[in-house]
Parts: sequence; C-alpha cells; structure tokens
Amino acid sequence: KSVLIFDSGVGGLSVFKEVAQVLPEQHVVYAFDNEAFPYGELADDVLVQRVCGMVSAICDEHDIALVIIACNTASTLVLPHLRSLLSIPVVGVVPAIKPAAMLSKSKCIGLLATPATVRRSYTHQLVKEFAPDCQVEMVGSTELVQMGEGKLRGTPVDKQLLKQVLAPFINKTDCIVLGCTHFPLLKEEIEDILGEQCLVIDSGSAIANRVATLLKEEDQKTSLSKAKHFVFSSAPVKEEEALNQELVKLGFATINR
Ligand code: DGN
Repeated sequence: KSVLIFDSGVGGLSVFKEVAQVLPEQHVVYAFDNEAFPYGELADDVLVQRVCGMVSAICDEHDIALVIIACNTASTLVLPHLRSLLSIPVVGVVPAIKPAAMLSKSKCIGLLATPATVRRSYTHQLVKEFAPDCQVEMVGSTELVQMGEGKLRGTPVDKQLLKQVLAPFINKTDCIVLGCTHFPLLKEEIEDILGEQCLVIDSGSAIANRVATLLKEEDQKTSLSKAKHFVFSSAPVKEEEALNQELVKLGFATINR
C-alpha cells in the first residue's frame, strides 16, 4: 500500500522529504494539481471540488493506505469534506501556530502563507485557540509560492523580492511559521534574511511523525521496492530537466504526465 502526498505544485515535496526521513521504506505516490495551480487564488467551492475529485480518483485507482494533503491552502478548507468521502486516514498540513506561540519569548510571531490561508477562518481560529497571548503578523504571498516552484526548477531566488515580502517580520517577530508547503524550499534564504534572532518553523516533521503513528496503528505493511515513488499531475508538464533531476534525486522513478 502507498501513501498519497497531494499538493497543487511541488511544495508538497518538502513534506515528502520529512516523510522519507521517518519512513524511508514507504512507497509514496506524489500527485499535484498543476492545472489549477496556484490554489491560493481559487474560490473555496472550486478548491473543495478539485481536491475531493482528484484525491478520490487516485485512491480509487491505486492502493492507498493514507492521504496527506500537503497543502495548507487546501487543508484549512477541504479536510472535513475529504474525510467524509474516504474511509482511510487523511492527514492535513496546517500552520504550526501552536508550537510558534510556545517557542516565542517576545510573543510577537509571524505567519507566512498563501493569501487564502491567511484569510481562512480556520487559521484565525488556530490563532485564537493557541496564540491568544501573541501578536500575530500575517503575510500572504503567492510570489513566494512561485519562487519555491522556480527554485526547484533551478531558477535563482530573487532575494530582493523575498526581503520585501518578509519586511513586516524583520526585527519584529522572534518566530515565524511557514504556513505553506512551498516555503520550506526557501528556508535557508528566509533564515538568512530574518537572522538568528528569528526562529523559522514549519509542520513537516510533525506531519511525518503523525503519519508514522497512524500507519503503525493501522498495521499497514510498507511496500518495498527499488523504484519507490510515482508522480502524477492533472495536466501534462513540459519537459523540465532541473525538476526531473530533483525528482530522480528524491527517488521518484516513474513520472506520469
Ligand atoms: N503549497 C500550498 C500550501 O501549502 O498552501 C499552496 C500552493 C498554492 O497553490 N498556492
């Protein structure tokens, strides 16, 4: 049985890397909805339909033990719908507000996510529940999603633009949450700009541990094979050497377009 990791683009690969660390033998299917990318710009009802449609179709066709929605934009909206459709565990990735509030000394924290995640009532509820004593600076950016996609394809990161987007956090917050799975791909550059005094955290390793626990509870057998992982996209992707190399490096053997 496989674990399905789903995102609108390649951001979910940041979650895959964490899962592969904890469960190196686990067979993974990675699917991305490049036809509807970027999710941060979609209407809520469109997003619910797309994610439910694509994920349930893949689960019907493949032997999937567990689904990870490796996208904060989708998770903060779609999880209840998806859980009512599927009979297997569905793990979502949502902003790590709780650990940030616990780690912050100054009680001034930041959330860097997509514009949609920053708007979601789910996100505001997280803040109310887990960071009531914190001032939370929220920045929604689609440019950074594009930057993460670009970096994985070999495009140099525009540090000037990154600095502009991060400006509300500079010398202000002592901990920021990467609330979009594309952003850990830019973690080094973000840390360089924010400096040592600001912790940069994401949900990746917590998700990987949660997945390991759930699989153990379900007593799923991991699929062992040399050619471990498969990739699916909702629309053909043009031949991209840098992306291909990255996928091969991560152990994806078959790329289905
Ligand atoms: N990677 C997605 C997230 O975590 O929110 C968003 C990417 C997008 O489509 N905007």
